[in-house]
Amino acid sequence: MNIENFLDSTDSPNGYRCGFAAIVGRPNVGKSTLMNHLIGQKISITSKKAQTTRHKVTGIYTDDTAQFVFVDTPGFQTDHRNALNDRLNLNVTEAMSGVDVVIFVVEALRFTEADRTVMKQLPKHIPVLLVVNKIDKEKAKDKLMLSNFIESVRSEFDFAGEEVVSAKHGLRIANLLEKLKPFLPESVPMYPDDMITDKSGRFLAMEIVREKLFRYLGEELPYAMNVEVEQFQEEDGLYRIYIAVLVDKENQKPIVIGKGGEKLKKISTEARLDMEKLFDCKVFLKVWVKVKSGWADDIRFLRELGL
Ligand SMILES: Nc1nc2c(ncn2[C@@H]2O[C@H](COP(=O)(O)OP(=O)(O)OP(=O)(O)O)[C@@H](O)[C@H]2O)c(=O)[nH]1
Ligand SMILES: [Mg+2]
Repeated sequence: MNIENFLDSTDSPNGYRCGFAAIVGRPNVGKSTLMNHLIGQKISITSKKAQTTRHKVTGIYTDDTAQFVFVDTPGFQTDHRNALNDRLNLNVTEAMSGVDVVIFVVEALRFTEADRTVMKQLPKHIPVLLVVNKIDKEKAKDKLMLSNFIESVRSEFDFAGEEVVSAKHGLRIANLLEKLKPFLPESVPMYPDDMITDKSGRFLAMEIVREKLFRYLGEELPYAMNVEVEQFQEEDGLYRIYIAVLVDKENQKPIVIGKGGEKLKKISTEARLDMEKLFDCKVFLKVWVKVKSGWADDIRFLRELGL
């Protein structure tokens, strides 16, 4: 193919758009919930606890006019420093550098110093859209208060636009997609139209188990753990998945397993059901607990985990 033909073939037919949008913000503002609703499938894990997302997760939404490639990022860490937090923050700043538009998520009527710290990291040369999430909350129903809140956030940064949404209830998600579209360059789609993520089944399975740990264990414990996929096999329409939960200390093991193994059973049953929904396939899942101390401060080990 000569170069002219090649250039012609990459021209976007009828103004089709395709590009990248990074979703950033402090922990717990609802970034992952928002991405799941933007693409219409649950691929990024969510929880009431901050610092749920540890990896960048790409979610793809394709319609007749555009393909949006969203990058969900870990909540930007402003508290204590350790190897894990430094790496998470590096992932966020990296994710912002190569995209067409940045979505800065804040919680309605709640702008904290942690939000301000993330705001200071926002790029100046890439358009940033302010997205005010959780407008379903009772106090956010006061229109005047909400618009005053938006004004005050806007006064601190030169945003390219704004939208209010409730990610959890799927409110104004279509409006947000429309607002984002003009920021995507004209281009043919980069991914097949039925692809919703670039993450592997292994990764998604691991994340689902991590979500259940966040959901069913106490406040501190999930942070002191990680999850490793030991086996992931597809055979005759069945996924056979073996997953190890890594805890820091021997005495954390019984907390995960629970009395008579009940807690671990609940975690693995719920994880299996989510996997079956996502993979649209029967799943055999085995989850067990292993001790591996100090992993959150071990840079080499974090690399092995792909963090
Ligand atoms: N009321 C309300 N709650 C929401 C909304 N969106 C998200 N949440 C809740 O906020 C909590 C955090 O949601 P996540 O999506 O995990 O937040 P995140 O920003 O990805 O958090 P990290 O990954 O830890 O940075 C969960 O309990 C969600 O159910 C919303 O629109 N309204
Ligand atoms: Mg998240």
